[in-house]
Amino acid sequence: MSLLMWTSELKRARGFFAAAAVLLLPTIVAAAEPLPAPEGPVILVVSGNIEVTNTDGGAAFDREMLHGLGLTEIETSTPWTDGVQVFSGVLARTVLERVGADGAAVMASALNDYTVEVPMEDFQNFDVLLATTMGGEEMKVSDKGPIWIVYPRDNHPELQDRRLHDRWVWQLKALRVQ
Ligand SMILES: Nc1nc2c(c(=O)[nH]1)N[C@H]1C(S)=C(S)[C@@H](COP(=O)(O)O)O[C@H]1N2
Ligand SMILES: [Mo]
Repeated sequence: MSLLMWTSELKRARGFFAAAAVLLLPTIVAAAEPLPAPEGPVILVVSGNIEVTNTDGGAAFDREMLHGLGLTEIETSTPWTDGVQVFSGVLARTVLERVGADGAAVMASALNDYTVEVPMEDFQNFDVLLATTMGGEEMKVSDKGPIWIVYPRDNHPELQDRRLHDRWVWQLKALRVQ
């Protein structure tokens, strides 16, 4: 191997290591704290391509753990409720960040095993809520609870689209990152 070739190999290798370091950086930053075990009834399990788990099945959350990530309110009308409602819950993005999720989409499934694919961009582009209360009241299973995926529909005309209705999963029980 000539010296010239060797130098260009070396440069390429250095470029590779620099790129690898940049790629690894978000992983290191995202290496979140361990998640404590849930103490109350589990209302959400996040699984799939995540870094932080607290059970064999993934990251299990009871209501308190979920709320502990920070509550956000959104006011919006929905095609399934009357007038403008105040919802509160945790941003989907916050939950996914907490477990170190890495993927292009999330399979969201409900208690009745209804399952739909939600693109990760939805959570990045919009303040999508994993809502647990509506009008200040905890949502019961009979009332789209314990968790309803609520989009800030009134704030974004592009969300006022029937083609997105299948992503408003109610009685949500699990998110699988893929
Ligand atoms: N838990 C649960 N959420 C769900 C569904 C479901 O079957 N179960 N259907 C979805 C689909 S495909 C659509 S279009 C809307 C259906 O709302 P509708 O029953 O009022 O038409 O809710 C979405 N959320
Ligand atoms: Mo649908």
